[in-house]
Amino acid sequence: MLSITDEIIEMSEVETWTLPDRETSMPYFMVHCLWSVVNHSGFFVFEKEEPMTTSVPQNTVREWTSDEYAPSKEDKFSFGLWTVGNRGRDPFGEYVRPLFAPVYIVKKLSELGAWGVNLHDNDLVPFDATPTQRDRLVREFKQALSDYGMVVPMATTNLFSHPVFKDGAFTSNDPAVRAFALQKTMRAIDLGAELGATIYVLWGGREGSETDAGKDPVTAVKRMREAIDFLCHYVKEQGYQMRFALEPKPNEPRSDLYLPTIGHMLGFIYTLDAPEMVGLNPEVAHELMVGLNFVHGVAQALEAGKLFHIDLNDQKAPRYDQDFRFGSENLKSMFFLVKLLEEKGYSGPRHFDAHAHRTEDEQGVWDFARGCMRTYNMFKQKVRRFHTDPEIQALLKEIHSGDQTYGGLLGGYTSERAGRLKEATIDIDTRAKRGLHYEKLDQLTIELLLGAR
Ligand code: GLT
Ligand code: MN
Ligand code: MN
Repeated sequence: MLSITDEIIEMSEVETWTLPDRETSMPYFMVHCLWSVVNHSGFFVFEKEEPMTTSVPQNTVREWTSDEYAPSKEDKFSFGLWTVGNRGRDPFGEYVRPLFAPVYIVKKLSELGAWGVNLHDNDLVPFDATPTQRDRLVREFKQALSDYGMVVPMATTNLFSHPVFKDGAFTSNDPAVRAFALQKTMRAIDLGAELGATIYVLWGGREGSETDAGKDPVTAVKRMREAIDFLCHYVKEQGYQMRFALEPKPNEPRSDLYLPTIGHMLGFIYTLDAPEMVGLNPEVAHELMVGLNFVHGVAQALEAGKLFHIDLNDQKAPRYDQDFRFGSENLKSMFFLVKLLEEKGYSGPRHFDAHAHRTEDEQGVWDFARGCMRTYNMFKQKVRRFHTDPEIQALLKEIHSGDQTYGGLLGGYTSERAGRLKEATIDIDTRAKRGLHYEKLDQLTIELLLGAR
């Protein structure tokens, strides 16, 4: 008898005629239906065989979860359905991996120690699903969440796959497209609320241009504001406990995207009707694509109380968005990132917006997911070591000391302080000659990271 596993793989292999993303593909929907029929109906004669069962031997699974870096629910690790569900298609090549049903992803992530799973509307409910189909898919997904003890901390909308969004959604010149984008997002917000999400990500996938000839960039910002204000009012009126996290990206899939970096987004947030409801979802790769220091950007968002969510991954310098396994490229910066998040008490999800290399099969996907989480925990352990290393701490104490003579004249303006400061004779020569020992501290950090101390 043909197994369901075969069926799904076979169907996904004929997807070449579909739109370029899995979310809008008809066979994807058929797989969903087939999946649910087989799992939940008594009428079919198929054996109730679980699709995509892992080939990982049980003892290996145990090995993964038996040491101090093994992820647990308390770590608040989450993955998008689209991350481990990424099938490896790129502009030059077709899918290399089979389709995983959402409930299967929930099960696998839970087994690996993840806490949450995030989704775009169309990761779960296909673009053209009927209300009945939608309700069934959502019901089955909720059942899986409860069966495997998983939560949905964040939800978002796919405003980039369908051709209607080829010139953007909220910033499109066409009012009908802007109206459809708002309608789709309100429905997706309802879905997110139903699944318990309290963070709603807005990534302007195609909010940009190839040329500034046809789209006014000032109007684009105004349209973004109008849309986000509209959605904030909608969320308030529904009484949802939900905040928005805006995700900047400099380019890709458009030549240039509006509001391209953490800094641009932060400035924009304070022009909104309800800035308290809106924060950021910065992504490692997106800032590295333009050569920025991600840790500094995140620090600024944190300091402003605007780090609502974070997309962890990695990236090799400025180039296309690589979404590599967390910590697989920039060891030192990712250590400082984890240090920042842990020291400053970031309490939100540690979300991995990354995917396995195209070279991988299913096993490689789970290796990838496990790797993201373990690397975060290894960095966390290194942060603890940094805090307890006597040499590092002594050096830090010295570095942070400085000449306290004029400390009393700092810390905010008073006219008295201004007057005294203007008169003071500050010994700048001694200060200028002082070595700061950052070389030594940096080397000690490297030694710690490389396991030499
Ligand atoms: C897409 C994008 C990500 C966004 C996701 C949310 S979708 O994978 O590359 O950076 O976080 O829409
Ligand atoms: Mn990315
Ligand atoms: Mn992202």
